[in-house]
Amino acid sequence: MADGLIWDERYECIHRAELQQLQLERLQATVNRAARNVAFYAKQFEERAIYPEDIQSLEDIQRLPFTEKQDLRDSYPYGMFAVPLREVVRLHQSSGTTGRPTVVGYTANDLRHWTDLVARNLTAGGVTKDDVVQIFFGYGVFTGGFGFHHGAEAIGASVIPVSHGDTRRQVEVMRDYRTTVIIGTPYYALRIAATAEEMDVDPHSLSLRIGLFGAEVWDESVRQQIEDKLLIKAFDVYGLSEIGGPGVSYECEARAGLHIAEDQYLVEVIDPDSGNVLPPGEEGELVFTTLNKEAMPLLRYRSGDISRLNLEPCPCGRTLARMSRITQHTDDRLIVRGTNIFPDQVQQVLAEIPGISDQFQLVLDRSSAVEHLEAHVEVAADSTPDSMGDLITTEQHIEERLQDLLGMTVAVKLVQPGSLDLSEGPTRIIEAAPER
Ligand code: DLL
Repeated sequence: MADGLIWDERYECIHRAELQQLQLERLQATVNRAARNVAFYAKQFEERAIYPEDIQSLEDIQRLPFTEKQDLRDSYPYGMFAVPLREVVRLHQSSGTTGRPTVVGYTANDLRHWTDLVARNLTAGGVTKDDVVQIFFGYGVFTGGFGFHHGAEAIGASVIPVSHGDTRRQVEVMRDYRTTVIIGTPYYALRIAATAEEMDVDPHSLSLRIGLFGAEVWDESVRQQIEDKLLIKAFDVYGLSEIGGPGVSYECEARAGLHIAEDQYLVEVIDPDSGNVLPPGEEGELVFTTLNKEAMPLLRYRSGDISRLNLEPCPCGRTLARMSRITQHTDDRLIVRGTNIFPDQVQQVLAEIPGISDQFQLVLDRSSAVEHLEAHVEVAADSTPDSMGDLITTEQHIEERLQDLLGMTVAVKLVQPGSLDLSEGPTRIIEAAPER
């Protein structure tokens, strides 16, 4: 029997047969709306002779082509909308690294559903109306701040919209307002923990109990560090702006995979190379179809995120499928002078070198004939380099290690702790010049 509360048992504990019926009805309605109201889909369907009536079962979705991030960029800003702009009450934007951003619109109903999904997410982590919730995701076009804000208000918690930045202030707020729940990116939580230590704020003197973290890749060792340093229980939360921001999937008290809001999103796992759908349990790219979105329905949207699905019953009582934590993206790869580079490889090198943190950004400049790649790496908050010479030696050391591993030159620049902007998660790769 489950210990924790469930926000919406009707959907979170739904029978699979009933869920599939609901998904089919919603899928048919979504395909109809998309074909009728979104020029992009109307054209695609016409070219491929696809008719909404072709969708008679959930498997029939495989007849539809994928939607790619580039399709959204090409439709910038409003080309994917299925409703007139006057029905759109909110606009958000994805944290792209290059080119045009992707814009997402929400009707009032879309916002209501989104709020509800985030309320489910918070409840699954054990957050209640008695909590004081400090949100340090950025408030703005990024979906993290506002998404969690409305969800936390909906469950009746006291919400502090601190937003990102001013780390000392975050610690003061945490202490003075007796914050019980923190929500933001996992690596920023670690930075807050380090700052609390510098400020001699003992975590035992704080009231923290829960943290929800996401928007970037993190793993069990980062979870452990956050939990040990801040004395909280940490939960993984996942989402992507194109599909709906946070609330797409979330860990429950079992913390063994993230429950997907399958009543709102149909998820498939595909082989990223062939595009073939894979059976549950196999690792591949997550592909999402919105089932209830009015402003911007998306069909078979390729997330670029690698995961696998688990349909086994969960001890928490929720029946919604669980996805494994994201460890990799298909589009994380940076191709520089013909060489594939994965940020994970850089992370591995940095982990072996004393005196630096694991906060880094890769900055690629394609403006000249020879592409130039720089790694900006934050010095560890507790490191005290003796001299400029020490810094240069460390930079050279990292450069050598990267050269060995990647077979190419990467210029390394050490920067002050806390100076990189990692507020929106997946910003490991920055393109210094427009896309070619
Ligand atoms: O990051 C939405 C979000 C806000 C999720 C707050 C969670 C919490 P985007 O800026 O569009 O939206 O970035 C989406 O971030 O495709 C993943 O690659 C990555 N991502 C999001 N959550 C996780 C996570 C928001 N828990 C992209 N683990 C997604 C790993 C994540 N990667």
